Amino acid sequence: LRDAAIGRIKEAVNSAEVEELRVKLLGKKGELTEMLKDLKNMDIEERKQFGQKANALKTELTEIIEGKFKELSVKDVKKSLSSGSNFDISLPGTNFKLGSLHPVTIVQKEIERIFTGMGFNIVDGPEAEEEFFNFEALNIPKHHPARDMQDTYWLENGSLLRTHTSPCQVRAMQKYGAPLKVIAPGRCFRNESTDASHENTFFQLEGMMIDKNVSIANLIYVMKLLLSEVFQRDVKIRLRPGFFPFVEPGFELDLNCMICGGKGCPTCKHSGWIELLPCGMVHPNVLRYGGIDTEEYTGFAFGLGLTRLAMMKYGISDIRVLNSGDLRAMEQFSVR
Ligand code: FA5
Repeated sequence: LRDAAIGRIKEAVNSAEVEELRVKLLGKKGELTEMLKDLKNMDIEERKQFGQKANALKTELTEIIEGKFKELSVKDVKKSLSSGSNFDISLPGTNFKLGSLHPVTIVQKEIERIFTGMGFNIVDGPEAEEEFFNFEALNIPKHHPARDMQDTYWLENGSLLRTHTSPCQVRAMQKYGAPLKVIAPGRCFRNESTDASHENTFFQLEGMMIDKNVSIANLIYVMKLLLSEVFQRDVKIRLRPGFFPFVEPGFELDLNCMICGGKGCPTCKHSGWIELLPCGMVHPNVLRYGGIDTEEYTGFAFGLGLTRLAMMKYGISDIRVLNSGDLRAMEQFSVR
C-alpha cells in the first residue's frame, strides 16, 4: 500500500487530484482506515506491531500529501503569472473610502491657525459647567434678566450645559493671569426651538485679549482681519451697540448674508444680515472675578458663532443639516 500510495501522490498534477487521494487513503472510509478495522481480529502482539506500522504510515502519507499541496500551489501561482491570464499583481488594491472633516471643524481649524499666528493660545472648558462660571463670574447674578437671553439646560446636580463659551474667559484668567491672549472653541447648548438658523446644540469660538492699553481699536482690527482671512475677500460688516453684562461697551457685529447677498432669505430672517460676532471690552467686574488688576489691564472679548460662520462660508442654508449626521451632505467638504 505504502509504495503504491506514494507513487500516486507524486503523479498527481493538481490540488483536486491530491485531495481526492487524501480522502481515498486517509478519509473515514479510506484504504488505511479500512485496514485498521482488522485490528480487532488480531491477537495482542500482532495488534501492537500492526498498529505501530499503520500509524507511522499515516503520519508519513499526511506529510507527503501536505508537501504536494504546497508544491502545487506555488506551481499554480507561477503558471498563472506566466500565462498572464487572470492574476495580475500590479492591479491596484481595493480603494478604501476616506472620511471627511465636518465643515465646522474645517472652519475651527482655520480660525485656530489665524489666531495662533497672532500669538493666541487655544484653551478649553467643560461642556457641563458650573453656574458660577456660566453666569455669576460674567456679571450675571441670580435673578438678573439677562439670564433669560440664554435658555438654559439645567442638570440635576445643579450645574448646567454651558450656554456659551464665555465661561472659558474667567477660567483662563484665573489659570494664566495677565497679559493673556486666548481663544476657546467649543460646543454650546440652549433650550431653544430650532429653525433654519437656530439649533439647541451649536459651536461658538470665544476670544479674549488682555494687556496694558488694549482698546476698541485693537478689537475692531482683529475682528476685520479674522473675517477677511476666513472668507479670503473683503466682507461687508456692520457694528451695532449690543448688550451683554460681561462687556462694556458691547457690540453686535453682523455679517452681510452671503446666502442671499443681503437681499433677504430664511437664513438671515429676511433682514440681509447675520448676527455673527458679539464682542466688547471686558467688564471690570469680570476682570476682577478673573483675578486681574483693573488699574493696570484692560481687554476685549468676542463670542463668534462658529456654526453660523461655517454656514456662510459653505453656503449652507439650514443649520439643521450640520447636526443631522447625513454623510451625503458632509462628504462634500472632504479635505485630504
Ligand atoms: C453670547 O453667547 C456671548 N457669550 C457672546 C459674547 C462673548 C459677547 C464675549 C461679548 C463678549 P449670543 O447669545 O449672541 O452671545 O451668541 C453668540 C453667537 O452664537 C450668535 O451671534 C450666534 O452666531 C451664535 N448662536 C447663538 N445662539 C445660537 C443658536 N441657537 N444656534 C446657532 N448659533 C447660535
